[in-house]
Amino acid sequence: MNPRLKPNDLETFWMPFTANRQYKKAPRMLVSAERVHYKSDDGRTILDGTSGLWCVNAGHCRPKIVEAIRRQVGELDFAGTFQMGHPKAFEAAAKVSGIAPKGFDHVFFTNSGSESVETALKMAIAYHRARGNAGKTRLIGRERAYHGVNFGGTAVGGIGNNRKMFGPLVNGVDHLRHTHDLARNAFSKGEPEHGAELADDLERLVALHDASSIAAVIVEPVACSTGVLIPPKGYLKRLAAIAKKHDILLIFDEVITGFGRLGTPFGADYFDVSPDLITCAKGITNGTIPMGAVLVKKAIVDAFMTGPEEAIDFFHGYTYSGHPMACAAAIATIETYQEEGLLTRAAELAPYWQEAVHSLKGLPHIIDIRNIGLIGAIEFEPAAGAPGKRAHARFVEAFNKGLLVRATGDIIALSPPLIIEKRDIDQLFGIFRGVLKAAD
Ligand code: PXG
Repeated sequence: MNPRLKPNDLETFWMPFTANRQYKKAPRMLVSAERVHYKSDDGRTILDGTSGLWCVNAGHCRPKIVEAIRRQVGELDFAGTFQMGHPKAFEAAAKVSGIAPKGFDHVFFTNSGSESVETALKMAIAYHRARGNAGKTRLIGRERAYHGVNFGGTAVGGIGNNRKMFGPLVNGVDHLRHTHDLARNAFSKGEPEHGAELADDLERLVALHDASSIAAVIVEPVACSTGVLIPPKGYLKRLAAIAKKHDILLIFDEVITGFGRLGTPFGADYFDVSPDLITCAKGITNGTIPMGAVLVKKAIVDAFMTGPEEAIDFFHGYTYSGHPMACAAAIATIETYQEEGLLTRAAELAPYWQEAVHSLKGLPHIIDIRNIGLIGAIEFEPAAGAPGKRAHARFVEAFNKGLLVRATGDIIALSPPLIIEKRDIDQLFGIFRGVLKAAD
């Protein structure tokens, strides 16, 4: 550990989503970063197999982005966007919309994925109300979904551990079944063959609750946080058709799949599905400054613009919606993505990546390997009586050997920066293969 940090300095920071007591006995500290590598406090170089937390898509400390932020903080540190404005907010919105799927010509800024989700859910309910359908308030999520940690997102989310401590959450929420089906789809390369029919679960919920009560259905195009559940072929198109038939807004939560992760700018492009709202965050600023956004189609915005011109059209927003530094970072980030072709680079690397991920098949305890774009996941058989222990152990061992991976349940997820080179991919799997081979 860094000698500058006394042991009890670790106590005060109550770390998020962390086994605090365990971590603080054997902390892992990152102190600097460049491109696809971190440096740890004991001077080791760590290959970043997770783009930070799925956010540093262009790699770390990119000079153009760093410089834009530096310049901005000295020029205009803060200006609000309630009944006021500053040029970079409008420029950033245009930049984001410029790479968004067709029709997403409006952008509402937030500061995180969680806030984007809350914003989109409220937008959906308010949209129906504005059109005279005040009864359409119900929200449909999906089992195993992750939509951040605020009340709405937790309610539509479907990860038991994230929900069970927090009581009834939000009223009027129901869930589709998840699509994970190892019996039929284990070791699929890319989209699994079986399970499109699971989209019909939305019809089941419509029959139960009636379409007149349902505002929106929210799904992650690829459910990453829960351990990378890739939608079966045809599933998302079928879900979109059912939603449309019942005037239910389809929200794609693209906090991870946005900004090139799948080899297209957004997941909506990859799956050729046009949702009504898209939530994003993370890669919007390459992880540098907190920012999120909801991408909105004109028809939805128009529904809010029917009252008197002097009336506020959407009673929602954050002090830091369109923060100058975040906007400067977003502009420089999107320019970097465009200049370096990063929004489609994962498509070029995907075949190589796929073979590398699946080359781990046969190593101890692996019950599934899956991949899409520049995402990979390895699922282990849980150790008897100790769910999650196996993946956590592999995560710690990999870190000690110079590789950062992400453990969730008994799954290891991989999602390196989109600038990764083939030789780094070889190194990543070389290290991880060694870890898996040595595993008990
Ligand atoms: N929606 C989705 C789909 C996400 O993946 C959020 C919302 C919330 O974003 P914020 O910015 O509020 O954290 C997320 C976040 C992991 C991991 O290791 C995933 C997330 C966050 C931290 C870790 O899988 N996803």
